Amino acid sequence: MTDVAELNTRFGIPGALTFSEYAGVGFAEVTAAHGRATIALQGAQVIAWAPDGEKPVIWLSNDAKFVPGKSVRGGAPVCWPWFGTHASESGYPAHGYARTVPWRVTRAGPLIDGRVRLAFELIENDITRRQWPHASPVELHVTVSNTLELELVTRNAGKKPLTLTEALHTYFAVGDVRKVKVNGLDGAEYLDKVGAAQRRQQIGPVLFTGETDRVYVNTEAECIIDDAEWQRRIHITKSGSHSTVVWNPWIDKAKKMGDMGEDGYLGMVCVESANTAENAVTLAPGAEHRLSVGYRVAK
Ligand code: TA6
Repeated sequence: MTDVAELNTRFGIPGALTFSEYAGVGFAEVTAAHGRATIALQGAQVIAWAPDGEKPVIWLSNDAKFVPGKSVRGGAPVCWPWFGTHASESGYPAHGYARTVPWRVTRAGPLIDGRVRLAFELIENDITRRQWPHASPVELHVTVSNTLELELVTRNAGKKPLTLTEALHTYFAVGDVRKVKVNGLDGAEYLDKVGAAQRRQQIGPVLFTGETDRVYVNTEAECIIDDAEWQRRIHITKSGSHSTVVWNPWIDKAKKMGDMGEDGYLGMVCVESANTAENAVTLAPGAEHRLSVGYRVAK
């Protein structure tokens, strides 16, 4: 159970940062200079962010449910310490356990330029230790203003090299995905996961005319979501990430998922900054890895 009273005492900033609880899940409400965000303490998952005066940039399903231990449809889920299905254990959670366990707030406060930064640390338990028997503390740093910065920091505190895959699996809100172009991946090789998995090369912008599930590899490129309907562009810059995943479930898969909301697939696109497939990360003992992203909106 989250002790929001203690969090507000320790980290609360009147008018800028308050903690609340709903159905057993704690939330941080951030009001920074030029932007606002909401972060669920379960998974340290940003579930809302918008620059002042802007429509929401992070998409959250109208049917999203906040149930302790269950993943939430939308926001910026942290996929860690594996992306996708576990390599050998089919019973382990897809996309790792990070998004379904509590994280503790370790630091929070305003920066001199009016941004508000919070640091979260994953709280391990018997299940996580069984699924991932490695000493690898992980933090997420969230910095809110009219931009959103996320940094996922993994440290190998063990004595052996450690290999992991990861993603910031961010859902972006768009006016109509059928009119969206994702630029920045032209020429990149990708694993097409729709139908029989196969490798292809991207030509031009990514367009959406059906279920789209692509893992672009060996790319550090900035991506731009060109949203014609809402006449805005979302810029996604990254460092420490060599894979980019682009996903929209489209009609049939969205219906099967059951938590996308009525026609929810039309209003979202995932552009995920990741390290997966041949871009898995190997950390030497004592080494640290940072996957960082920055989101901003331009007209
Ligand atoms: O990142 C794309 C993807 O791997 C898709 O294959 C789909 O499974 C999506 O993630 C959502 O996964 P989730 O476990 O959140 O339902």
